[in-house]
Amino acid sequence: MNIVVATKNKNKVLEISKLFAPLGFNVISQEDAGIDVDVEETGDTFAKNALIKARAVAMLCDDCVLADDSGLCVEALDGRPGVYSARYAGEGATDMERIEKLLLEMQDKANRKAKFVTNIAFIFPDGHEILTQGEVWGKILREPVGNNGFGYDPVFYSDELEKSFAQAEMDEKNAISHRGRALSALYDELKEFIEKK
Ligand code: ITT
Repeated sequence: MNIVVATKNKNKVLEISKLFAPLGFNVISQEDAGIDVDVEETGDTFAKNALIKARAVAMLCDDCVLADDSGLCVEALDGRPGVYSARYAGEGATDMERIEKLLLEMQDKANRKAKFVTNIAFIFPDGHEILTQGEVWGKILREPVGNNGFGYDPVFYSDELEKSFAQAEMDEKNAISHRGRALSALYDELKEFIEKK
């Protein structure tokens, strides 16, 4: 059975493929499925945005569809940038511009606690929907550290890894990350579903 991943991010497709191939799923990108939609993420929660993306692609194919929505929630900023993490410094801004804006907003804050959150929506060809969530806690550093990863990784110090996400190897990060955890919860649900059949 195919899983179409509703994203333009090839790394996400690769990570999901590694995990779900052993369950017998063939994981393909939206582009490989010939689906070209740019979905506006208009929801005010990660779950709503994941569902908006997954449903838009599910309408255009007969396969299973997976979509995720992620972001960084900072305690001292009342949970911002949250669902606006990608657009935090405006459309078309770079990772470094987003990081600079965050460090500026955080310069006087003593409470550095933050979490990355991912919500995943999975839709079966019959329309049945599964939603899973994953999160990981850490602290916002005062300056970027490390060269790996992407997005806010250089300023996110992971409490569990005891280093920044940008200092972690990819497998090390994926094992405890928000996305890794949401995917692992989905894996458990799909495994159960397959075993029941
Ligand atoms: P798609 O919707 O095409 O999948 P996206 O760029 O919108 O891709 P996400 O919704 O997963 O990606 O993430 C939104 C933003 O949150 C993203 O642009 C990053 O700035 C940040 N982010 C998400 N996961 C992250 C991670 O693991 N490390 C660092 N930053 C992350």
